Amino acid sequence: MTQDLPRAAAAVVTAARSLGLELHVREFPEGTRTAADAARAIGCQVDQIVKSLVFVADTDPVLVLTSGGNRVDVVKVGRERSAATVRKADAGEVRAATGYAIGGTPPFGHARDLPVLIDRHLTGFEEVWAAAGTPRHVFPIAPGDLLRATGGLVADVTLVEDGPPAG
Ligand code: 5CA
Repeated sequence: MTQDLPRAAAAVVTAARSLGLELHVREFPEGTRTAADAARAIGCQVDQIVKSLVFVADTDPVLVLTSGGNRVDVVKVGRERSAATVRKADAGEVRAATGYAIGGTPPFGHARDLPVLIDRHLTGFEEVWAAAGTPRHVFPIAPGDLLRATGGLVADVTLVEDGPPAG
């Protein structure tokens, strides 16, 4: 029921509906601001949390949907976007590009039409969870629906963490 939701979350539900998706938003009063917070509240794996991170590629914002346990490799984002420089957007840039604050940024329904890159790791789950506009609202979504709703490109955009030296 969108009328029970704060305006920011209701706007995400409305945006989803216009994309043919009915969201089931859940509120966690203890907060879902970070991927770890969200996984703890929901009771899912941290890698099932969709981090909706804004980067600036040369001068253009790009949204990178990243699995909760992964970190974005800006060099790989630069390759995908044919950009020489990529940096993380600041709080004001996130708000300008998406219409939402950090911690509640949803994966679609943004103020501007953003290119979207999707961490391939997210596609291996039956269900993932993303922010619904506020730091305490989230919704589950099948990765296929996330791809369709965002029009995003599945890519390798994450850092490969250093493992033990090879034999
Ligand atoms: N609600 C959760 C997941 S459902 C969420 O929004 N997680 S998030 O990862 O997409 O958003 C938090 C991220 O925002 C942090 O991982 C961090 O990368 C970024 N962030 C936090 N503070 C700042 C800041 N001051 N400037 C730029 N990025 C920031």
